[in-house]
Amino acid sequence: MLKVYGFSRVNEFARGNTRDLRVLWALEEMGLAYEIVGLDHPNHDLDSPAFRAKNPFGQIPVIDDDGVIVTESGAILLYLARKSGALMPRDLVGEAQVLRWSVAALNTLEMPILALWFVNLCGGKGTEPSEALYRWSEQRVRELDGWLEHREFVATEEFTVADILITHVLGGGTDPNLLKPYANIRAYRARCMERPAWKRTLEAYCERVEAG
Ligand SMILES: N[C@@H](CCC(=O)N[C@@H](CS)C(=O)NCC(=O)O)C(=O)O
Repeated sequence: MLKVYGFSRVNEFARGNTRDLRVLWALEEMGLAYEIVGLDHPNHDLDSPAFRAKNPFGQIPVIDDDGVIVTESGAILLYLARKSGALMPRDLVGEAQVLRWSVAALNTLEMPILALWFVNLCGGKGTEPSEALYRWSEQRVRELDGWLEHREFVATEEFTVADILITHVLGGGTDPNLLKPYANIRAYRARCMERPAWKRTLEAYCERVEAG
């Protein structure tokens, strides 16, 4: 059975936004069977030698698919899409668009957004680096908003793993002011998060994962 390593306990601030949700959402959409291996972050479960052997960075999510270990949320989603034949077209052209937008989510968008979150968290809010990171993030968000103007989903006409990544990258730790002016993005995220698979995923996560 496919195992997903995710949190069983995590600090209140991160709870509901962690990257295991990307994998759990994809699995719900795909209808694949899985079991969750819950890790207690405050208890340092991610630092155990057994877990570090799976992911040297000591981070979730990780999957163990009958001995195939995959780390990195983007790599896991692309692996699961290939395995299930769902959430990614099978033709080269369609697949290229999903790869393109998955990388855009995790690089072009997540890099400035995460850096901004980190600087602000470390007490750097309002500083020059924080302002510069805000402008960099804002530029990327504005450009994405233009792309989404006449599109239902980001990569193809159907919902794909790239939509899970974009939606999640723009959630949680994203400065809420960043998205306010961008109606196309807000409508797009609402559309993705309306999906029953996401609602089931988040509900089960909130029941299972403790704050600590
Ligand atoms: N690039 C990685 C990042 C994974 C990541 O940041 N995981 C966080 C939880 S959302 C984590 O495990 N943090 C615990 C730590 O670094 O100690 C991915 O996309 O999977």
